[in-house]
Amino acid sequence: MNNYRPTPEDKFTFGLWTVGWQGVDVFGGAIRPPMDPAYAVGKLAELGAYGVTFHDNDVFGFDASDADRDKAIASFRDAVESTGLKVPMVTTNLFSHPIFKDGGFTSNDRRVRRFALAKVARNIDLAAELGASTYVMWGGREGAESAFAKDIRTALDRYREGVNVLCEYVKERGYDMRFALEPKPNEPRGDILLPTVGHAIAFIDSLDNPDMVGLNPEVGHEEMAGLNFAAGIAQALWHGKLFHIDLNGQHGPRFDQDLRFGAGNLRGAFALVDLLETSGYDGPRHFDFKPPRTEDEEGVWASAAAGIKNYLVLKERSKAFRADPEVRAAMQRSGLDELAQPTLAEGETLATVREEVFPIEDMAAHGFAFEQLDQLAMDHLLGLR
Ligand SMILES: [Mn+2]
Repeated sequence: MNNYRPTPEDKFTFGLWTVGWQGVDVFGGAIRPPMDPAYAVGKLAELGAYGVTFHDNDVFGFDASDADRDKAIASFRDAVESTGLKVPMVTTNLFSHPIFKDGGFTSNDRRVRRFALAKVARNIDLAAELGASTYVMWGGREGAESAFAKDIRTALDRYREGVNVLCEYVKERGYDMRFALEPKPNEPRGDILLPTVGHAIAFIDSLDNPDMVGLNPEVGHEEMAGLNFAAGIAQALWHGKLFHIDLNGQHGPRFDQDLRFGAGNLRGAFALVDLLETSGYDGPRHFDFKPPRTEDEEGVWASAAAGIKNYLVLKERSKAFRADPEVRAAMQRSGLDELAQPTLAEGETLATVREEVFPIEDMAAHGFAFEQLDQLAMDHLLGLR
């Protein structure tokens, strides 16, 4: 029996804020003590993680003096170096401090927007020092509760300005780094700018350096909007925009649950792993979850280990599914090969099909056998094949 032990090639990474989450929510305070970043790095290495990621203020406080900041970074860096963990991605906290209550890049207060750019730039320098090649932007506070409080078109001008300025900065410094926007429909703001994968892809097209900017989609965020995550990821891949990914679990449209990967929509998780593993995506498999408030530290590590295990189990199931001759035959019958053929053959024009005589009755009676194919997928997911 496979013990589902991860290897560095699996590229499993964790945010410091995930296992370090103290359980503060809208209705209650901390239920777990703070976790030292260096300690978290050591424990994640034991679990078989490939890397660790962080917001600036996961490592040092917002108000930290330069000396305290240096000390905290040194401790984190020692832990990363001694465990051999990578730091593939870094991000900025532009949401916790009271100054960010109306956002960072799109706050109506211009002073806040200027401060936010400076805060990100300083952390980009740190990210580059630590070897990160992806810089995530989750604009959780970029939004509004009232239609009259925020002119969305003007706010998007400022969002674009912020991303453009930071792209120029990265180019100027010669950093080997790309940005990944993380869409979310709502929470903490009533409505957030760039709410879904599709909105963000369209926004990227309007930037000065669109090649430097892609996406960091999160399972739960798309599912909160009632969307099919794997389908959104497929489109992001199609556009060449899947720069990073946040894996977690969610039970449909409701508050952001951040469950461990595999919890919530299991069929969706299977489709996602199957897609990632067959698409050539070679970026990190990054877990962004919150161990529930009911858990003590033992539960935190159980939750983290389970996310890895669930991914590896689904990867194994996907391989078996793809290798099954009955599945291949079912795919053939369902017309997947035919979809890969261009609708017009070489040399044909619209005039060709306008003259064609179609067997309308046959076409109307044709069954696609998608149910047989889908049940084969289900059988593999359930371990029946
Ligand atoms: Mn989330």
